[in-house]
Amino acid sequence: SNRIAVVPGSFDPPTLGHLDVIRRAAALYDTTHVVVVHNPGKEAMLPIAQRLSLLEQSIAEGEVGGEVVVASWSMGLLVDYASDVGAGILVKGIRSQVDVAYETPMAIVNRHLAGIETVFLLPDPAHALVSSSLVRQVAALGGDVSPYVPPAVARFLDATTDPSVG
Ligand code: COD
Repeated sequence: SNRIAVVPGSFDPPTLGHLDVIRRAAALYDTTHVVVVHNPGKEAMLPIAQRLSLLEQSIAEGEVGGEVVVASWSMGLLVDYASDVGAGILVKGIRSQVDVAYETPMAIVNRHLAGIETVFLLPDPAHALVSSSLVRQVAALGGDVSPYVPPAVARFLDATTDPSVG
């Protein structure tokens, strides 16, 4: 069914850009699965369980409408998760030409592998320059991350990052 969508990401940590994409996907589809995918190409800041918890809090506090399921996936192809839950659509956010270049081959492979379409959403200009890597850098240097992340993530990072350590 095309009424079920998957919004995948590393979400390390979740940002306001992610929450915007999740909110808009949830408005487009009946059921939206937000899936934390382990990306072996990136060194992680937060354990998967922590990212799941922060996503759940951010979605609840952000009053995202519709049916939203938060899950993680590390058992292989993302399209296998999508097929398992009956999703026909992957939703990705496109911030720049870099995202287009990264996402295009994956979208083609995912359609060939499983007949799953990828829908690209353009960012809200207010959050277009926000990325998890930017937030990780600001947090590591003791800066204020609250303009870039949902309140639950800001509270968590404020409580756990100490600029005098590391
Ligand atoms: N505004 C709008 N969108 C945004 C913003 C923003 N400010 N910030 C991030 N996004 C989008 C990203 O473009 C992306 O679509 C999504 O939000 C998640 O972003 P990240 O940075 O958390 O996640 P990535 O890019 O590290 O995650 C990439 C995936 C793990 C989703 C990707 O690698 C993937 O689909 N993997 C599938 C693995 C697989 O099955 N491979 C085989 C087939 S190719």
